[in-house]
Amino acid sequence: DLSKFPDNYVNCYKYLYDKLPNELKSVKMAIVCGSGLNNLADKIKNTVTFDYKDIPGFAVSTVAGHRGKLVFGILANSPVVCMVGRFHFYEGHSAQKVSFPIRIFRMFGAKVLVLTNAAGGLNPNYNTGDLVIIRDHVSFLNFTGSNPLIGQNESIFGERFPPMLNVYNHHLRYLFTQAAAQCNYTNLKEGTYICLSGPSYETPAEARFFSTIGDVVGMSTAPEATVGNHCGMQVIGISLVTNMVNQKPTLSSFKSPEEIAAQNYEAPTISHAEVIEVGNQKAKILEGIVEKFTEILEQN
Ligand code: CYT
Repeated sequence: DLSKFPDNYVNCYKYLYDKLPNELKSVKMAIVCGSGLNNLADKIKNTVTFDYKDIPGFAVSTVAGHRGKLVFGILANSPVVCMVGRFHFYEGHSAQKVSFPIRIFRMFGAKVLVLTNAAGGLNPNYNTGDLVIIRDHVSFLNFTGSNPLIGQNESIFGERFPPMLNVYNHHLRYLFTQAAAQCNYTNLKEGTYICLSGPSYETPAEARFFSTIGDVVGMSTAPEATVGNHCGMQVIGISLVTNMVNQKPTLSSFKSPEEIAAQNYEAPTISHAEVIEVGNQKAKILEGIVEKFTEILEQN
């Protein structure tokens, strides 16, 4: 009964619903593609595609490496919806705006939410290119006044004070490990995701702090996971480690340029181009595992 939903959600839902063929008017799963991981959408068949700029209530994603398209279609015999390009808090969108699409996907019937992202590795056992199943998160957005659920509670979606004890569904994580094994992927890790607002990357001191509370760090995913959990979705999050985060202390003032030069000190760098590059290289693997995961889910 659409009359129970707030107008902005109804407008968006109807806009999409009216343009979809019957077999896509309800979906099983929603997928969000992270930086450099847009090719995930390429395995989807019989697609109907919308530009974000045309969808009522959607923001427009502005980051290089994030196309702005919503793709409905069939993946491994399942009707799915996929965000090719997501919204980030650092673009200036509120946490509510960033996670708006998640509730739309729930209205379309999606029970499973697959969130992917490009993240920095903190855990010394990780390597660039590893896939990490998110077991839990620490969201700096959620405890600095940018929890996406702040504001009047929309009780049609969920309760005022939602528990966050099982955000990243254990059974889905288990099925994902099976999917990865069937794809012969052997570098699968599991860890805690630290969410920052960005857009600046971490300082070394921040990175050392984060490494005491988590395994990967990034600028997304937690808002969508929070909202997905609130409206009763089963969430799975996967990070692709695009770079290992520098945790070495910053140079001391007590050393002269000559002493520094004698150490062969090389200033660490990180670039968005590097993040996208690794994403593009590894997208194929993640693509295959997500497709296999969808197939396994269908049988379970
Ligand atoms: N890398 C990344 N921090 C990083 O170092 N992809 C996100 C955040």
